Amino acid sequence: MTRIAITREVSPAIARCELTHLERVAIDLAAARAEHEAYERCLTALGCAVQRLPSDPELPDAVFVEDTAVVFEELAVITRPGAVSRRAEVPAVAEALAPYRRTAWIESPGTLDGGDVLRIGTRVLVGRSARSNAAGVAQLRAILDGYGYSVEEVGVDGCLHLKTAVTAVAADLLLANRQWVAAEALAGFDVVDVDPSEPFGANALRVGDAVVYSTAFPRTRERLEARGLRVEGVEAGELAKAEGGVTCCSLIFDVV
Ligand code: CIR
Repeated sequence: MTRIAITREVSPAIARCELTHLERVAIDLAAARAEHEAYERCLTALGCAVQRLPSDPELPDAVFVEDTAVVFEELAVITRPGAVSRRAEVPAVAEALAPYRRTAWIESPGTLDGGDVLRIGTRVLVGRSARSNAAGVAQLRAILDGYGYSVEEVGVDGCLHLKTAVTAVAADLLLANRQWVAAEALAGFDVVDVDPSEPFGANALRVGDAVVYSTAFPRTRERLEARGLRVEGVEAGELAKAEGGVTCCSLIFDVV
């Protein structure tokens, strides 16, 4: 088995990224690239074969590959991002996935950002955010019909994507900021709450038994470690200024 991680180099136009909940502040391209390269090295150390796509000066947000596809064992769903400026990111990612998975596409009028899709076993929670609309969720449900998944719509309020508010840190354990996600979504799950001083701390990337996690959230990290999780810290502060977290920067899947 090979574990692939698709990434994309930080665009020289990252300063023109989409922003929804954050004020625009200067992003240091060299620092962002250095952080991103360290993130890729972390993924490599965790056993991933990193396939990095080239950046594009016309695609400021292309580093956030998570939003352009959702990869399941059976197929890859190629999204139609909610931000118009991001739609041209999709073809290169679809092309990169084509050797590994059959592809199915979200089409107009549907919109879906991969950052809104949280898979926990056979449950697929989809955030109804400013980026993912009802048609996008319905199309995802239709695409997955027959594969044994349940697709559940989840209310998201106050943050960009569902996975800004909640991620899975183990098979049966979530990390969440309950301020931003509807309570029903978490019902029945064991949940680690972010430290109240670290509202953006709910975005963690599970790779095998490890959790890749921003060093910006030490208090929440302690909570994760107290639950016995192995946490690999990465610097992620520059891309956080572009409203991206650790899940956003890769698409990870297994190839047998
Ligand atoms: C955007 O607003 O689309 C980007 N600046 C950030 C996307 C982050 N992606 C993610 O959370 N999955």
